[in-house]
Amino acid sequence: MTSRRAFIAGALSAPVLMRLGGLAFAAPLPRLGDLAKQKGLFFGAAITSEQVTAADGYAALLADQCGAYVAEWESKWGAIEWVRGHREYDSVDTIVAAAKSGGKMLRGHTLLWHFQLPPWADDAVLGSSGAWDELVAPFIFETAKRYAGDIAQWDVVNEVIEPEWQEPDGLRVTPFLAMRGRGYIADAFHLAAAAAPDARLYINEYDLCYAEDDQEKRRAAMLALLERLIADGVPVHGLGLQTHLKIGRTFDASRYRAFLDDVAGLGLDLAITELDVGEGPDPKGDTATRDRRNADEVRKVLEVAFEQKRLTGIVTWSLGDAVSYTRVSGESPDNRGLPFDEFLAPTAMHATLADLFAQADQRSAASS
Ligand code: 9MR
Repeated sequence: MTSRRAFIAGALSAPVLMRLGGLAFAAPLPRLGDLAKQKGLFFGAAITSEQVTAADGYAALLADQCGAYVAEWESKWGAIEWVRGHREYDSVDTIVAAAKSGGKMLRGHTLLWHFQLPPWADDAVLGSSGAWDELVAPFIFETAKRYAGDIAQWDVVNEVIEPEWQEPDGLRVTPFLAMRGRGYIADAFHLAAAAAPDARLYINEYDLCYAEDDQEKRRAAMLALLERLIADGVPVHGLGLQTHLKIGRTFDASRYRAFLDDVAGLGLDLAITELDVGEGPDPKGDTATRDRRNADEVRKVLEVAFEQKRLTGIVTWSLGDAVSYTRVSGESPDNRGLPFDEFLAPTAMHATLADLFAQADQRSAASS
């Protein structure tokens, strides 16, 4: 039995410069991937093929800190089938090769999403009869099959709930719903299961953790959908909780806990799949204050998720702020919301995640 101290020491790596009382000294930075793995969990980040193959500090940090990779956009339909009928897998192959040579687990994201569609997949094409069988199903099947045995968890469908559409079951109105009816989600899972029988198949969704009414509706619709799929014998194995946290929202631990209990009670696994913190357009306070606030937000929400025995792991949406979607999209151009800042220095969130993993109960890891 390893002591906690010895175990943390075993997970220490890249020296970083720390300051104490004016003295600078090198102290090793815990590797989040190793800390997670010790508990039967995974920690990783969304990456691109360029990021993992570059000869730079960010690539080294990814290799050092992550035990898992997920392609941020290169395995989406629009990236792979830019030209109709010609599926191009080179950049995903690069990511898979980098993960394998680095001993990293892979999440796949995503086989079916209403966004980042191929440029030729306009309303007329997607609305044509036969679109599912001729266009959508082959993409799902071929992609899942190509990486069978390599990709451990697939986000089979992404963001299929949207209560704002006012559908009685809360499903988002998408071209897939129009072309196939309400069975399209089940069909996507059956295709993925046939193509990659060993992969753990997930539904991935955002806005499931805060107390606000829209998120309560989303939780209710998601739970009902999962219940229906399971009752129908659909091979769904887990729920991906995107967890794009936002400063200033209301969190109610007991409501979130009840939701996760309900999902796990259906026999499903859980993963935190896209963790980051959005500070909003005008974050208050100095850097240390902002980092503390962001880390506290992460702790507050993740402490509840870590209570779940079915939690399999955590992925942050990028590892460092310089390339974060929150910045790149312009939502919050100097956002600090990840374990590393734009200079690759660890933030308070890094220490919080390290602590959460160190305190976590041991998982069997069998289901991840
Ligand atoms: O971060 C991703 C960005 O690079 C892509 O251009 C975009 C469209 O494919 O998708 C972003 O990732 C999204 C993810 O796939 C689903 N959840 C929301 C993410 C954006 O925050």
